Amino acid sequence: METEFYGFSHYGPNTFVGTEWGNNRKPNPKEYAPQTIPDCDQWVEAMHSAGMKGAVVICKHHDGFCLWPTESTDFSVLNGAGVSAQVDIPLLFSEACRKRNMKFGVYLSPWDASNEHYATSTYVTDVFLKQITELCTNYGELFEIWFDGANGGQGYYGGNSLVNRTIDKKTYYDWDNLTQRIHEMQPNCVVWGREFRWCGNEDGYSGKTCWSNFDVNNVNSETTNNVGAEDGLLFMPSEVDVRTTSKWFWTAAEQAKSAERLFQIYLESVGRNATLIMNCAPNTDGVMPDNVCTSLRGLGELLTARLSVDMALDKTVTAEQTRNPGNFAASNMTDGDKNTYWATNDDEITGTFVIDLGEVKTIHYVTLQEYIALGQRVKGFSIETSSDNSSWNPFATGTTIGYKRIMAKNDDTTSYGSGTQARYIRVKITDSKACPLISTVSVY
Ligand code: FUL
Repeated sequence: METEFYGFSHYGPNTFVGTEWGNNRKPNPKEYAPQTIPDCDQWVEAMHSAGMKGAVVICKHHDGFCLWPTESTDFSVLNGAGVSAQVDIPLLFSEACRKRNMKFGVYLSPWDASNEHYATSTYVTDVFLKQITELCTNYGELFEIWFDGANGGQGYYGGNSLVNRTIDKKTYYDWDNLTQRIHEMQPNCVVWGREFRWCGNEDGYSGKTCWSNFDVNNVNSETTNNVGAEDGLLFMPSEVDVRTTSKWFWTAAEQAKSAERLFQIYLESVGRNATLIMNCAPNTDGVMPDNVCTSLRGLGELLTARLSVDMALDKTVTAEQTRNPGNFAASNMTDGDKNTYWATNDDEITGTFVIDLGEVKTIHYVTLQEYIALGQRVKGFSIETSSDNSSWNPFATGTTIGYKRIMAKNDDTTSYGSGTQARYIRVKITDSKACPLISTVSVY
C-alpha cells in the first residue's frame, strides 16, 4: 500500500497487430516484429516522471507469447521477427526500474490461448509454474505478480482451428500451492487475486467507502470488490487498474487522457485507500508515444504542485482524547513519522483533534492515514475548518480512511478550485470498529 502508485505496460504481438486480445488468431511468433530493441528505459522514465514508485511489465498476455527467452514454449521472442531474438523485456524493464530506484513487477496471464496444454492437467505444473519460476528467479526482486481474471475461452490451443476451452478458475490453478511457491522464491512479492484484489472496474476509481478487508467467501465474486467487506477475514487491499488511453495495447491515433483527468483518477484511487496501477502502452517502434509522455509528465507536475508540501508537518495538534499511558500523543500525527500514531483509549471509538497551521492558509486537501498495521478501523469522520478556532465551517465528511484517504472540499474530485481559507482544521472521528489509530494528518 505504501508503494501507492505504479505503472503497467502492455506491449507484445497485440501492439503490432493492433488488437486488445490475441486469442482469436492462429499463433504466429513473427507477428512480434520489433525492428530495433524496445527502449524500456524510455518507458520507465515516462512512468517515473508521473511520480510512479514502481512498474509492472506484461511478460505474457492471453495470446501466450512470451516476451522473454523462455524454456517453457517456442512461442516466444526467440522465434519472432526483426530483432526479436535479442529481446528480453523483463530484463530491460527491470534494469530501467532499478536504475531509478523503482519497484519491479511482472504480469503473466494464467489463460494461455495458444498453449496445447491449457485446460489439461499438465499446463499448471509443466508450463505456467515453469514460467512463474523463470520470472521469479531471473530478474531480481519482484514487488508484485499480476495474474488477470480472464480465464479460458476461444483459442487455437496448439491446433489448427479455433476451439473453446474453459477451466474452473477457483480450482484449476491450485493457487494455494502457486502462492506458496512464489513466496519461497520471492518473499516480498504480493500475489494478484490472493493478497490484493482487483477493484472491480477498469475506469479508475475505488469506492468512497473502501475496506482493505475482504470476505473470504466472496474472493471470486467481483460485485463487492470496489468497497471490500467491513468484517472480511482477509486483509486484501484494492488495486485500481486503469489506462492512460482507451486501450490496454497501443494503436495509432489513440488519445491520451489529460493530466487533470489522471490526477482525478489518482484522488479517486490512492486517495480512497487503494493502490493505483496505470497502464502506459509503448508503440511498434518500442517507445512510449509523445502524447502519453506529456500526460504522465503533467500528472507528475500536478502531484508535486498539489500534494507534496504538507502544511501540517510539525504543526501543533490538540486532541480531546488521548490514550493513556504510552506514547500516543496527537503530535504523532504531524511528526512525519509513519510509525507513530495518535490513539484513544480502548473504550473510545470516537475522538476529535484540531490542527493549528499557525496562520490562515489556502487549503485544498486534507489527508488522513490510519496506522494500518493494526487493522483498518475508522467508519466515519468529518472535517471542518476555521480561521479563529471558534466558528467552524464544514469541509467534508467521509466513511472509511484506511491506509490513506485524501479529502477535497465536499469530497469533490472534479476540479482543483480556488481552495478554502483556514488556520484551524478540526477532524472528528465519528465511528470506528475499535479505538481509532491515526498515524498521519496532512494538509495541502
Ligand atoms: C484484463 C485483460 O483482459 C486486459 O487485456 C488487460 O490485460 C487488463 C489489465 O486485464 O482482464
